[in-house]
Amino acid sequence: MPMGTVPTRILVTGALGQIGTELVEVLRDKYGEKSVIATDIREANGCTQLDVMDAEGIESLVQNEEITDIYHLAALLSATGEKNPDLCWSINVDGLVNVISAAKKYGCRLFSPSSIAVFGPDCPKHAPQVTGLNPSTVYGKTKVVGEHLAMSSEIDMRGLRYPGLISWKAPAGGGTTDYAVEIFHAALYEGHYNCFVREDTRLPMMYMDDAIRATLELMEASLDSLGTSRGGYNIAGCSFTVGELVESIHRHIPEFTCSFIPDIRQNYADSWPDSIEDIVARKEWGWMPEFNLDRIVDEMILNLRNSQSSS
Ligand code: NAD
Ligand code: AKB
Repeated sequence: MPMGTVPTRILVTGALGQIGTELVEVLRDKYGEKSVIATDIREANGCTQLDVMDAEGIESLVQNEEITDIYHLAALLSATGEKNPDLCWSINVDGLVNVISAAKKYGCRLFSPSSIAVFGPDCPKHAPQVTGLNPSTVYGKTKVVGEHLAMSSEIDMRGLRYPGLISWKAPAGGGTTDYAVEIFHAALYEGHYNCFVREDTRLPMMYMDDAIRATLELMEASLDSLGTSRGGYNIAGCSFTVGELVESIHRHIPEFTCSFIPDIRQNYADSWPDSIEDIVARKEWGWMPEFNLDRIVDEMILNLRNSQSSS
């Protein structure tokens, strides 16, 4: 490390969730085990208990651990959030305000994810970076507020509009796009899946490896290269219907069957775009996805099979 450089010390909130489980591993590989303080409201080994509603608790942890960078992942996702809209607002907005306040006081950089849920039914089906943000879900509204705070809070705060994320190390955490994770477990262990959205539902999706890489690349970019989309860059992975996902799974498990029994989550899915236009992220910090649908399916099935046979 060059003389005079402050060592990177990282705080991760919501670290036990779908993204945190993988991001903490990668950050610890990069910056060292002891430089990454994983926290969550839930208890687990290797994780400090921290509720993001506890403003004083956040501040003292940031101060005592000499934190330089915060990855703020604690939130309620769309399906859980729409069932508890007041709680969703408190955790996603008030919790974020608490984290921003600590970041401002101690000069930390902050990563706080946005979502494709910022878009509403009036958005073009191929969502541009800049368009009206009129989400119909409370969850989406909290993400729009988060993007505004990123640009108005006078700290180095950055965000990505993650698509639905597909991964195998931790379960999906109560979102609308959870079907694209659950379907793999059902295909491998039950042979059948009752899908809660229609077969023709098309949404933007991304493999977790791409999402983690995007997060690190955005945080490594120089602040000068980032423009007015800094609070929530569109990033595209791939886009497919559930029918196309089932077809791709059939390449590995031909006997797998899927039924379609739409519930309220269909409404949230229908209010979101089909695909994402990510030219600004490509231009400003070099974003490029690597995983298409078939590659995601190959990796998910291989990794889930391997993890089951080694357990
Ligand atoms: P998740 O639900 O899997 O994990 C969230 C974690 O936050 C959980 O471990 C939970 O225990 C914790 N948490 C909840 N309330 C808390 C509180 N009050 N204090 C501290 N911790 C608390 O979510 P995720 O998928 O890992 O998502 C992380 C972030 O990324 C969220 O902001 C989410 O909106 C965003 N995002 C995720 C996706 C996706 O598909 N996973 C897509 C778009 C955006
Ligand atoms: C959800 O479905 O709520 C999340 C998201 C797209 O923000 N996966």
